[in-house]
Amino acid sequence: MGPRTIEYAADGRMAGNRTSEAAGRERLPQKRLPPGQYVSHEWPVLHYGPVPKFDPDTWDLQVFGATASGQEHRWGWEDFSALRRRVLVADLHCVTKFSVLDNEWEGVPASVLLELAPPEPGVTHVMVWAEYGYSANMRLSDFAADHTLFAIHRNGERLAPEHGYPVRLVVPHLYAWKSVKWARGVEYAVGEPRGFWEERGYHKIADPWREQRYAYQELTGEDT
Ligand SMILES: Nc1nc2c(c(=O)[nH]1)N[C@H]1C(S)=C(S)[C@@H](COP(=O)(O)O)O[C@H]1N2
Ligand SMILES: [Mo]
Repeated sequence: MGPRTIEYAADGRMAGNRTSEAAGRERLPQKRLPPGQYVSHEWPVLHYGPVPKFDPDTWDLQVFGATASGQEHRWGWEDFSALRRRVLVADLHCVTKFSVLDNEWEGVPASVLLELAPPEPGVTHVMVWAEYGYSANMRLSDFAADHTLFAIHRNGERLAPEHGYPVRLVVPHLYAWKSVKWARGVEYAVGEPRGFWEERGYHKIADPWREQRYAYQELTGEDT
């Protein structure tokens, strides 16, 4: 079966697909799945807005904001796709509660961009930007983590357009809304901005193991 699209609820909450949620539900040993998650054997398609067209002649990825050099860094498609890559296997946990296990991602580690375009000392957060203005904020430490990468392939194949072609961020240790599809920019933030879902009631950190789903949980003071 091909990818399934899950629509957003009218109230702006991310809405799971109940039918397939029930059908695909399976429990794994507790350590493998974060609390409240179930395994999906398909790879659902979930996003807000349309799927953008890719034009390799005009596509670029920009690193901007508080860079150490004070300059913006920019890679066109040819240069970006020539950067050092790595392969890693990781699970994807969506806050609507499905998890897709054992994805083999291939792409450019975020740490490569941090090396080539370092932030100013003192930068603690980044905002990752996508086509059509989608964004997600995260701590610099989450962006810099070993397994955060800008994926170009999954399971040996180019990403499908609806899964973020040509480049999506993958931050496997955070809820999947931080894994920005159609990534186009990294902004080294001054202060702590909130991205698209973080402005709409979702958690600024979003650690699935701590079940940091909603912004109101930030008020309990757990900030790490
Ligand atoms: N640009 C963009 N990236 C996005 C989204 C989006 O709406 N726009 N949705 C996020 C959410 S909520 C999830 S769960 C994952 C889903 O990725 P998938 O469609 O490849 O399963 O993409 C994330 N990345
Ligand atoms: Mo999601």
